[in-house]
Parts: sequence; C-alpha cells; structure tokens
Amino acid sequence: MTSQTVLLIGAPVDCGKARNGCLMGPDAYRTARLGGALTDLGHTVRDLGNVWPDTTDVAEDAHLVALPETVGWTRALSRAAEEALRQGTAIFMGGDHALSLGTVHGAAAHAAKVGKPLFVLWLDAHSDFHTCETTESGNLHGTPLAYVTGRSGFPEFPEVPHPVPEERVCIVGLRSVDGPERAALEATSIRRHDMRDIDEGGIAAPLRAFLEEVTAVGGLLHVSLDVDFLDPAVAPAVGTTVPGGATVREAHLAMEMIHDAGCLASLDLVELNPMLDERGRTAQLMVDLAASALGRTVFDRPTPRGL
Ligand code: 5AB
Ligand code: MN
Ligand code: MN
Ligand code: MN
Repeated sequence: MTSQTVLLIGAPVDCGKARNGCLMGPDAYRTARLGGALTDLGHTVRDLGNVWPDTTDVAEDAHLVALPETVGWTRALSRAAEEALRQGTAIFMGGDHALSLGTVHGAAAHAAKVGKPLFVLWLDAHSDFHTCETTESGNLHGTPLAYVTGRSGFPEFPEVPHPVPEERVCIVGLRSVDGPERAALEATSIRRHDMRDIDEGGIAAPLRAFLEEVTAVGGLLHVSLDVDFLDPAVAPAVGTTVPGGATVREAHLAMEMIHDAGCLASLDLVELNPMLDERGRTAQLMVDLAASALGRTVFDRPTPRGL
C-alpha cells in the first residue's frame, strides 16, 4: 500500500440544524484514535487542529437557522480545504453536514487549479439538495449538495466558480428525500442509488461503475460520509436517524473500493453527535470506516475487546 500524507482538519460546525452536539465530533474522532489508526497503516498523519468560522456582516434570516455563522464557516472551510488538498489527502472531522458547503467548494477550487475533474460521492440517507428557498426546516445541513453543484438560491453564500457537474455526482444510501428535493433531483443527471437499489443489487456494482469513471479521466474524488448513511442500529449517534440504512459491511466495502480505486482526495466525516452515542461505538465505526478508505483491509480488522 502506498503511504500518503493525511491531513486531519477539525470542523466543529454545529449550526446546520437545531439540535446541538456535533461540536464535539472532532474530539470524539481524536479520542477514538483516528490519527493513530492511519499512522498504523503507514501514513504520515498531521492533525491541523480545528478551523473556526469567519465573522461576517450577513444578517440573520427569519427562516434559515444560523445563516451568518454558516456563511462564515463556508468561507473559512473553503480556504482550509483548498490548502489541505494541496498537501495531501484531507479528512474533515465534523461537525454537521453544513461543513460540506465549504469543504467541497474548496476541493473544487483545488481541482480547478491542478487541472483535474472533481467527482463527489455522497453517502447519506438524505440528498441534501435543498436551496435556501426550498428548505422547509431552515436547517442548512440539508443544502450542501445543491450549493456545490451550482443551484441558484444561495444569495448570501460565496459564489461557486467551479460547480461540480451533475454527471460527476453520485448519491448512495437514499431513503428520505423531501418533495422539492426530489423534483429538483429528477431534473438533473445526478446518479442516485437508494436503499432499495442496494437491497436488490448490492452496493458494489453502482459504486464500481462510478469509481471507474473517476479513474478513467484521472479525477479527484471527494467523499462525503454522513453518519445517517448507516443503519441507526449500528450508528445511533446522529440526530436525523432513518431506519433501513447501510450495514457495517456495506459501508466498509464502499470504503475498501474507494481505497482500491486510488483516487480519494478528501473525505468528510459528518453528523456525528457524541451526545447521542453509546459508549463511543458510532465514533469508533466512523474511524474504522476512514481507516478502510485509507487502506485497512478486511483481514486487518481487530477483534473488539472490552465492550
Ligand atoms: B443531513 C431534511 N431534508 O431539510 C431537512 O443529515 C433533513 O445532512 C436534512 O443529510 C438532513 O431538514 C440533512 C428533512
Ligand atoms: Mn447529510
Ligand atoms: Mn443525512
Ligand atoms: Mn443529519
């Protein structure tokens, strides 16, 4: 396995929805030894510490939750992501999914600079395809995929000079999509594999097809892994659980295939709420999944002790 430089960036974004707790995500990943797990694989790991949001003069919005703060995070995380991707493989330790407004924005800027196409794999129960105008909850963690693909309806956010083209986006794990998101998605060529597709045909075939497209053109892959992609029975530490999610092995297989494709540029670990966890098991599972994405194989898995 080729040894890589891996940058860990804490993004304690906790304003993308009303329920608090994702603020503690980065330290839960540190406590669960994310850095150590990757060092054990032979990688050079640098924890760059936590990013904090820019201050902005954006006004509060009556409907949108924490709009000024979220814009501030987007600016700061876009810069942090662009800088980290220049140095190696970047892992963003969230924080809620609003952090991807910034990380994908920055990854796209990096990809444009190095002249490679950026692809995005969205592993989530939800499509996160609302705009500021369509969101019913006002929770901006439900919007990042719309923003980074260049949908209009984000007037207060930074311009998106490098929108990710629809044909380079793949969503896997869907089982809760709001009406306006569904209508908007159906008008795009964004690939989406819902849980029924996975039940019927498995996760490997659609993922393999997507990864082959990335590698065929020498693309960079950004993976956004929402805890609620997983079934709540194995990953309870998330505010937006939806029954019927991916199994432990489906998720690991996805990560193992991503590693083998050799195109991973950046990874978001989002929506972990340690307040809702059971003895750290969700944090540990997310760490193990990140290790699979960075080269841990099924044979390397330790037998859990002391649970
Ligand atoms: B997550 C919902 N569509 O807009 C909304 O967890 C849920 O980052 C969004 O995927 C879930 O509030 C956002 C109902
Ligand atoms: Mn999400
Ligand atoms: Mn979700
Ligand atoms: Mn959520």
